Amino acid sequence: MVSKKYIAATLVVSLLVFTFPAVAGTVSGKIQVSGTKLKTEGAKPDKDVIVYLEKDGDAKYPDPPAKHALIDQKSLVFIPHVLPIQKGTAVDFLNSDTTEHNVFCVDDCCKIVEDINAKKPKFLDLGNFPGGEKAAFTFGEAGTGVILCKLHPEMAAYIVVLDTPFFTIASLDGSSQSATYTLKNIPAGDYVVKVWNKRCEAPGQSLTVTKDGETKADIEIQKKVRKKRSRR
Ligand SMILES: [Cu+2]
Repeated sequence: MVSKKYIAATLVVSLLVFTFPAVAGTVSGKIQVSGTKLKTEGAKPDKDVIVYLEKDGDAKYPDPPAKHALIDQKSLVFIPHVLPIQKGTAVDFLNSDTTEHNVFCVDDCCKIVEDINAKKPKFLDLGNFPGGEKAAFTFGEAGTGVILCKLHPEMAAYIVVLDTPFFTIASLDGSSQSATYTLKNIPAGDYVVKVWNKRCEAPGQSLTVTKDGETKADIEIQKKVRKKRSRR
């Protein structure tokens, strides 16, 4: 006969397993630049590589974080230069200088959320604002947005809006032209690992994340192939 204690213990274990499933793994690897050299110094370097996992199929992602991301404007530089966010995340734009700044963007991912399906949508434009002030903008469409300042044409930042919350940003070392990355707490499942860089690209790689497992994926990035624009 099965004891009551055994049944109780089994119930507790089952409850724990279903309530707190240990179903998250890690994906890591090396990123290597191949056939070109990227600039890793200065205010507008090419060193940032975003590594992200997209789910195979149309499974749902968790909701975007309620916490705002931040882009600072300091000494006439947008900091950080490259910011990955999940679609639906709000970004605070802060002016830490004593001079006025402006923030605008004309790329698709910078459409005002209410206007996304409008024929003539409005885009992110925070106008001019003085030092010490900040303004928020929510990014409702995936894509890359070049953030600019009308008052300082030399200023630029890149917002990379992703559908997925599973991303990280790695910083290339100038001399080795390589970096390592780690994505933690990834729910078990099938994914495609992709990268974003200003000047380089790589084909997506399919991989499987297992419960508590470590999946390795090394990535070689090469200069982007420019698509020919059709003349109309
Ligand atoms: Cu400015």
